[in-house]
Amino acid sequence: MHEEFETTTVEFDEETGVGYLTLNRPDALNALSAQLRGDIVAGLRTLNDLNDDGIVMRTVVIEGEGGNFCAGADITEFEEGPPTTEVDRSHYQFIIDYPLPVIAKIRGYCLGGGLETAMSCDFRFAGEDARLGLPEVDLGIIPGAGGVQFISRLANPSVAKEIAMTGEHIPASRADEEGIVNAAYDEDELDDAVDEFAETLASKPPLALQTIKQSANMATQTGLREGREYDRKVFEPLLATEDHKEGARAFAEDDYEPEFTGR
Ligand code: CO8
Repeated sequence: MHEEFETTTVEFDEETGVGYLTLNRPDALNALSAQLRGDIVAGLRTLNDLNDDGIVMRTVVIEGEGGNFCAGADITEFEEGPPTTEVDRSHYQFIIDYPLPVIAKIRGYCLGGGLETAMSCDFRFAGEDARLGLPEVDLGIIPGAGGVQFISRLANPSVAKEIAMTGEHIPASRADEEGIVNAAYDEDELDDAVDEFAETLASKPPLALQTIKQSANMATQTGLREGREYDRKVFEPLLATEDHKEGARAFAEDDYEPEFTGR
């Protein structure tokens, strides 16, 4: 099975029971436009609906086309209005609540909303050249989809603050050390390692996997919804600041260093 949406592609391997969803805006480093956010949900829904047709789809791998996972929210769309941060309506929550295990296969940049997307998944595997980070601070905002909440649960909270406050892009090896990814692999080993892991999951009883996912979410995410709602409330006023406009302008014009004033 192969189906194309405007900015995602889904495939299903009937032999293994593994579905693949590819983010497909390589020219913009798979930045999360409104279209892409919608197509992620549409693609995942299409894969899960296969189960209603008597086909057993057991796990999904999300990856990015063109050598990058995702460089975050589409900054060029910010002027039209910020992306929704409402917890229940986002592709992030859709992945968290998805009834099957979801694996992020990370190559290249995995930044901002891209890292939040990966952290919404149940597992993250990275190629050694991947660079992960939360650069929102340089736009004068915070990761509005719960990035600080997610990363504080995966890594040591002080490391989480370091990553979110510096906006630094960390290499896959450090993300592995800090627990932000499950494992990092040589680039030429990543595909096989992820396929092997996905096929292991696909060989397990789907209902047990689904229940373990719900149980693990219950264990680790009690309070996450509240935390993300809190982030949403404190995120929105930052969008109106001069510093946010300055950071976004400097990114767009790309010929000067932004100067932040605290307003
Ligand atoms: N949005 C839109 N376009 C992007 C983005 C982005 N996030 N990232 C890259 N692009 C585009 C570039 O504009 C460029 O387009 P063009 O070729 O038309 O000029 C193309 O992708 C290639 O990018 P670069 O030329 O910049 O490539 P480099 O290799 O020089 O740099 C970087 C790669 C370092 C990744 C650089 O592109 C960069 O810094 N990108 C921005 C990263 C960033 O700040 N991400 C965070 C965005 S904010 C966010 O994710 C969360 C906001 C809150 C959301 C709440 C949701 C619920």
